[in-house]
Amino acid sequence: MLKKTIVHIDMDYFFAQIEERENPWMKGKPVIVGADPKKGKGRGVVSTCNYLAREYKIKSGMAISRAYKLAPQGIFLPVNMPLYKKTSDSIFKTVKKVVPSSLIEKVSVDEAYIDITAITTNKKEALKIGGDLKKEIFKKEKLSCTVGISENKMISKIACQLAKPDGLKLIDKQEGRDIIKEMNIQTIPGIGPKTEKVIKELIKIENPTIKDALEIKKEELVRYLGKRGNDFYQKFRGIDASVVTETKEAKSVSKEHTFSKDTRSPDKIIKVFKGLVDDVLMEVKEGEIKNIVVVCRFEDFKTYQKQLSLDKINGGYNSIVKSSTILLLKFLVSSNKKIRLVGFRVGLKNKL
Ligand code: TTP
Ligand code: MG
Ligand code: MG
Repeated sequence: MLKKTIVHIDMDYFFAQIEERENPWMKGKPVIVGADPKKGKGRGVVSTCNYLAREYKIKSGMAISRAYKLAPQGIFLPVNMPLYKKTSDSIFKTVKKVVPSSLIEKVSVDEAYIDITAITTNKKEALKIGGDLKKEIFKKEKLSCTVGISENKMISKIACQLAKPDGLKLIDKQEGRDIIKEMNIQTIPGIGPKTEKVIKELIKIENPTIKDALEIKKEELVRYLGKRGNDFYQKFRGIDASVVTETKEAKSVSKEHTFSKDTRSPDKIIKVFKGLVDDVLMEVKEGEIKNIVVVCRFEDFKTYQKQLSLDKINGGYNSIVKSSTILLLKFLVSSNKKIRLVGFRVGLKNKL
C-alpha cells in the first residue's frame, strides 16, 4: 500500500517525437529541433532532440552550432509551436478521459502530476492506471510517454526520469530514499548550479551525492539557504510535502527571435518585433488576453522583461502593437548594449 499515489507523466523527446510522427522517414536519424544550424554558424539553441541525437551528446539548451558539430548529418528543424501546442492540448484531453481533471496539475506542455490517491493506493492498480494512460495516449497520438509513480511529487518525477523513454516505473518511499542517495544533488528539483555551489562549500566535497548532503545539519542549510534550506533538508531524505494542485490554466502564447548578429538598429529590431507580435496575435482571440510581455536579451545574455496588463491598454489589436513597441523601445533607450534576442508573449485569462 502506498501512503499517497502520485503519478508523473512526461512525453518522450516531445517536439522531436511529434516531428518524427509527421515525417516517418526521419526515424533512425538524429532529429534536432530548435533552429537552423546554418552549417555551424546558426545562433539559436536546441529545444530538444530524439534519443539517437542524445547519443551524440546533443541536449536541450545547447547552442545549435555546437549540435551541428556533434552530428552534422542530423536533421535540424525549426520549432513548430502551433503543432506542438495542438498536440499537447489533445494529449491532455486524453489524460482527462482516464483521470478526472481535478486531479491533474499540468506543469509544462508535455508533463503533469496526477494525484490518484482517491482512486487507489494499491501498487498494482496504480501501475495499471499508469499503463492505461500510456496506452490511451499512444492509441490517440501515436506518441510514447513515460510514467513514474511514487508517494510524492519529487520521487514520482525521478521514477519517470529513470524509466525514460517509453517506461512505466513505481518506486515507493523507502526505495526512493535509497535510490536518490547515490544521485547528484542537482537531481533535487530547485537545486541549480548556484545552490549546488553553496552546498559544495558547506560539505567541502567536489561532486556531492545526496548521501553526502545528508551529513549537513538542518540549521546550517537554513542559515545559508533560508527557507529553501529546510525544503532541501526534507528532499534529501526523500520527503516532499508539496501537493498536486489542479491546473486552472493561465495559458500564454509567445514567440521570440534571435538576431543573426547582435544589433542596435531600431529599424531592424522593430521590424522583427512587429512580425513576432503579429504571429502571436494571430493565435489568440483579443478577449482572451490578460497581459502582454516583451522580452529582451542583450549581447551579454542578460535577459529582461517588461509587461503591461491589458486593462491599461485601450482599444484592440493596433493598441497592443503600439504599447508593446513602446515597451521594446524602453529597452533600447535604457542601455547601450546590443540586442541579441527579442520576444513577445501574451498571458491569457484563466480557462477551464
Ligand atoms: P522535456 O520534457 O524536458 O524534454 P523532452 O520531452 O524533449 O525529452 P524527455 O522528456 O524524453 O527527456 O521538455 C519538453 C519539451 O519542451 C521539449 O520537447 C522541447 C521543449 N524544451 C525547450 O524548448 N527547451 C528546453 O530547454 C527544454 C528542456 C525543453
Ligand atoms: Mg518530455
Ligand atoms: Mg517535460
